[in-house]
Amino acid sequence: TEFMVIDNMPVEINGERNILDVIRKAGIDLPTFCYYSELSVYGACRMCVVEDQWGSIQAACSTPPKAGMEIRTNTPRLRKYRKMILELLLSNHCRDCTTCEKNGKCKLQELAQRFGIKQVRFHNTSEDSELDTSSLCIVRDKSKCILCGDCVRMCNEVQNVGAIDFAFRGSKMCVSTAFDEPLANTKCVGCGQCSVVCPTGAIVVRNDTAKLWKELSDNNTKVIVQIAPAVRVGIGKELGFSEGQNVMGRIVAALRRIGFDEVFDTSTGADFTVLEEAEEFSKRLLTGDKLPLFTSCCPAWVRYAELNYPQLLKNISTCRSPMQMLASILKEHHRDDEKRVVVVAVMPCTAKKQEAARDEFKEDGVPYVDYVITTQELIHLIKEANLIFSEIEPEAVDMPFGTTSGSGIIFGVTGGVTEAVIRRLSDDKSAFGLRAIAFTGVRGMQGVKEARIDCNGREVKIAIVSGLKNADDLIRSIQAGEKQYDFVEVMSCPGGCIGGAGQPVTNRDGKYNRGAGLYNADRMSNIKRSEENPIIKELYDGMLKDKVHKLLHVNYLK
Ligand code: HC1
Ligand code: SF4
Repeated sequence: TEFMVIDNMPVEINGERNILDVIRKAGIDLPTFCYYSELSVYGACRMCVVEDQWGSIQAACSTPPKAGMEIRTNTPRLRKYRKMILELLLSNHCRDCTTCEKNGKCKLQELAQRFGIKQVRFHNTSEDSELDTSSLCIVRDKSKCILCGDCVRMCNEVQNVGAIDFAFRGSKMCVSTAFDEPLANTKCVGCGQCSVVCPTGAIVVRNDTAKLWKELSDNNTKVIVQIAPAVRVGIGKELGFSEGQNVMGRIVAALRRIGFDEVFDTSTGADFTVLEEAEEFSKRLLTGDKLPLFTSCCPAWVRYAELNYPQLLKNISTCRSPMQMLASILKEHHRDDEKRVVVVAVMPCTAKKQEAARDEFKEDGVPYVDYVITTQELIHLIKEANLIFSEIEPEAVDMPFGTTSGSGIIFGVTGGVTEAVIRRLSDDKSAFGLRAIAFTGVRGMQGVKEARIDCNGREVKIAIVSGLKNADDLIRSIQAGEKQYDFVEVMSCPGGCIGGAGQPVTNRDGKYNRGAGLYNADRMSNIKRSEENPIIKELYDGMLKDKVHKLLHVNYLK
């Protein structure tokens, strides 16, 4: 084995691309603003500088490891250098930390504290710049940008959108949209992944909780809430549980304490999606028309297709997303209520805010989903209500829409929608058959997966992608005739909704644990298949009898 020496300790080199990764393996959390293992190396922030045995200074993120190399990470010179960088950054950075959306989660704040910055020797040159609040999903504040470029690389490299980039040079350099247009006028799809990697408050998720408190305190309004699959495994870590632990019961109880009148599970909506999408897919398989069928539950993906591949819109399922299906059912059910009824959705997703505002999802100008708040905003609500989450006793969701299946729950992880649809379509209804589906290639955190299944004696080819760059590459290979599929699941966020930008930020292991949390919930469900959820039959025989099209489908082609 090869090794290098870090602070007088031998450390093994095992395929790491740079010495930063080797150093971290040695239990040293070298600071950096601009290094993410899933993005290209930019090497601009210089916080990860180290000294070699000859005293020369280099950035650890852009230096490959070599056997015999000797590195020091914490010399007086390096400490001074890092403090200087921090002071320079702070000298033209807004310092209103207490009122910043990122307060407590800001990397700049954390490192200023870690390195004991008590005063900034340089004159404050920060200028007030206008917030860009044009997007329904995220808010940009240029005055808080430290030019690490993480958002730019995320938007370009992982999401293939390129809505933001560096503009100008020298002291005027900033991150901007083309021609400095408001973000809403660009190709931004609202995925929010830029906010996940932004180390400061320069890009944050839009916070809609203030409006919600008003609704909650209005006695003439009934406030109904639905909780997305991924939220139950994404929220716990910040509230005293382990990453990926399913705390659905506590979320339900907390929402009731906060003042919501009825609480439901978006997984119930997902069961309707499975039935409708499976039927749509069977029909298309018979006619061979409009294949591959692309899934439609991810709103950032739908937006991406509208902007970049309008000719593919006919291939996208006409199914409303589970959030919209459940909301449409809830609004229909409460049609004659005396009180005004408001539907709120708690989502792991920023793009759902945009989906809720689409004209397709309004009736007489009133949206089916009135408010979307993210998992992070729900944490704010819980804290603002002074609740001690870990001490709340778990409760069940309300009836009559309170039954879910395991299939609906796994929607929140990449491959989950596909697995749920396969369960519906598969002829083998045995417990063994159900378990075997998990081994067809649908599970796992990879950005691109393939599966083949037998359906009515025909081999069906499936692709599952997460991350829009992966989706784009796949579409190109289909168009070039190199690949052929019948069914394609697309989720914009790497890992699926569990990695949504509305969730507390986590790493690869965290996403794995969240996925495992959803698969556990499925294993513990006594109803595994969507069609076995009793509410399905009840509603198809009742409310949905002649309203399937009106309440469960959408036409993006208009
Ligand atoms: Fe998702 Fe979906 S799985 S899109 O990732 O189809 O957001 O969790 O709620 O609508 O069910 C998100 C999650 C969510 C929808 C469902
Ligand atoms: Fe790019 Fe997504 Fe951020 Fe929009 S929300 S700028 S698409 S990363």
